[in-house]
Amino acid sequence: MFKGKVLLFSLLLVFATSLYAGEVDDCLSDVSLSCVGMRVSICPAGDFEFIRTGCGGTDDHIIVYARDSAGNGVSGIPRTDYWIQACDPAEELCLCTAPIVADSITNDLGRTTISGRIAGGGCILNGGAYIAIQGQIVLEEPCGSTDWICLDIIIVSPDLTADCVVNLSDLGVFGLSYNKSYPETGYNDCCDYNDDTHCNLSDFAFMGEHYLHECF
Ligand SMILES: [Ca+2]
Ligand SMILES: [Ca+2]
Repeated sequence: MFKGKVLLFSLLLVFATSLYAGEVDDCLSDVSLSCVGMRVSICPAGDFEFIRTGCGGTDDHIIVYARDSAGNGVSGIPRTDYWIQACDPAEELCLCTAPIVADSITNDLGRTTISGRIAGGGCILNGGAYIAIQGQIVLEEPCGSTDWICLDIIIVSPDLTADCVVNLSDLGVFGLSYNKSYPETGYNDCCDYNDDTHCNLSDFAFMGEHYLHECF
């Protein structure tokens, strides 16, 4: 009798672990932004703008809730188990290894924030960005939907060609937009690194600061 109960309990445990196993559910998990109007300048060397100043504040961030298929928080997810990428393939970023790092491991609610820098290049102006947790791209509700949650975030980089290095090819692209302002013909919003809708000497200074930077 006692043995039978132990066996049943073990079976239940195996069942429960195989069902949940702390595995991230793409739909019940959630990602959002702490603020509106986020615009972040990034460099393959991971040494450009912090997400925490992305909306003009000092504590702006991406909020992550990692949940399993039962809706419980998945705790202890390592800080490097995240990925960010453009929702629109035409705006695909070039990303280094561990391009975003969470501020902490997830807590008991599966919650963490991301407020650091992004290591990569490219430009997202219109389509927004998705977040993946342990390889699972977080989806819109209701479950069964295959739509990614696309965070309303603009990403720009001196790596304009999105090949993870800032070099002469990028200067070539930058030159086409130089001394132009929104909404002038030829103005490229991807070349504006200080968020003033002008592509001028201030932005060129950033090109210089990050010249020849690449992924570590
Ligand atoms: Ca480049
Ligand atoms: Ca500018």
